[in-house]
Amino acid sequence: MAFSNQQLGWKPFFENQLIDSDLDNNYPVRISKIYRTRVETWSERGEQSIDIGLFSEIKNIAVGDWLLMPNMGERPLRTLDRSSELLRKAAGNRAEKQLIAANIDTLFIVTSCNQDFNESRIERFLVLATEARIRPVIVLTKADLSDDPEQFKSSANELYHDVVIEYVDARSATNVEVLKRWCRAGETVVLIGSSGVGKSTLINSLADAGQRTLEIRESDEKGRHTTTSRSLHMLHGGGMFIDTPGIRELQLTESEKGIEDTFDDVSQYFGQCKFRNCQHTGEKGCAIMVAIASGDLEERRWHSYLKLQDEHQQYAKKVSEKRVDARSQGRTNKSLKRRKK
Ligand SMILES: Nc1nc2c(ncn2[C@@H]2O[C@H](COP(=O)(O)OP(=O)(O)OP(=O)(O)O)[C@@H](O)[C@H]2O)c(=O)[nH]1
Ligand SMILES: [Mg+2]
Ligand SMILES: [Zn+2]
Repeated sequence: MAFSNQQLGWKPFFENQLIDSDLDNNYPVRISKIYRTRVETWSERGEQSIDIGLFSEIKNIAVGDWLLMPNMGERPLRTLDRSSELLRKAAGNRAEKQLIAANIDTLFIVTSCNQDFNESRIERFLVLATEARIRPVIVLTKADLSDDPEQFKSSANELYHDVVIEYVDARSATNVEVLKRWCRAGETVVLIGSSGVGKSTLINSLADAGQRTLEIRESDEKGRHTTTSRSLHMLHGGGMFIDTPGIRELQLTESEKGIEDTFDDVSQYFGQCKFRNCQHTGEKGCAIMVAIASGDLEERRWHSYLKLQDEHQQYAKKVSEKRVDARSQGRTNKSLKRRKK
């Protein structure tokens, strides 16, 4: 099926990256799925499967990316700069980023009205979204299985000053209608959340996508990691969704702005402590401790803030160490060359 560029989210931001010869000789395609050496794409010319085995940017592409293809020829020329990118820290001890998806407008943070609901995990996703300047929406699924979905909604409402929360039965096409206002034509939504919360079910209800879904385990309400790769789906007459595999734990990369944004209720107290160098660990006149004692600030929230700050700083430290390493490595190479001469 062919889609117009507008339907696929083409914007002046991308158009402006093209030069005259691009307009004559090349055309843009959007990545809908990535395999080891191939990508599936959508464009005005329809669906294509493109060999990226020899593409120099093969390690730096994500679902949602725009590639430029030559009119004559089968290999992509280059990736267009992204309007937004969702990044997580790669597994392991290295300071490496992993791209989740590119050119995103909205992040659906999906969690269920059951044991999966976890405020600290949602806060992590909120930081991820706000850091990337992507609008977050919290989608509470399995409302039909809960006696009191409203209670989950009000807990979620405490987590960010500017977040929209909807609860739904993800299996019901009429129920999920409320989510369509976040996915108008040309807009791209990523769904993220634990395994089994109903991400693929939501996409099936919204886009009739035929994504495989599986029942969760009864014992602990955990999913079975049914979806194993990311993929883009088109809504009839509307926006696009990226389904992602369930993630157990999301590690953040640099997130200073995202944390600042998500925790503005915490940061408002900074600078209000009696001592300017207050460490907020029990000093006299500490505004944070006063706020916690009076119930104005939830203690869990403060600890969550500290944990994410720490994670951000650990990552930033590793990045700067890597830079120093690379620099001194450069120096060693130079002095080796000099000695050889
Ligand atoms: N009752 C009820 N069941 C739901 C709802 N949403 C999802 N389910 C069921 O929950 C199970 C898991 O749903 P999936 O859509 O596979 O979950 P997922 O988030 O895609 O999971 P992964 O692909 O493993 O990450 C399926 O059996 C769904 O039918 C809901 O709102 N209400
Ligand atoms: Mg799934
Ligand atoms: Zn203090």
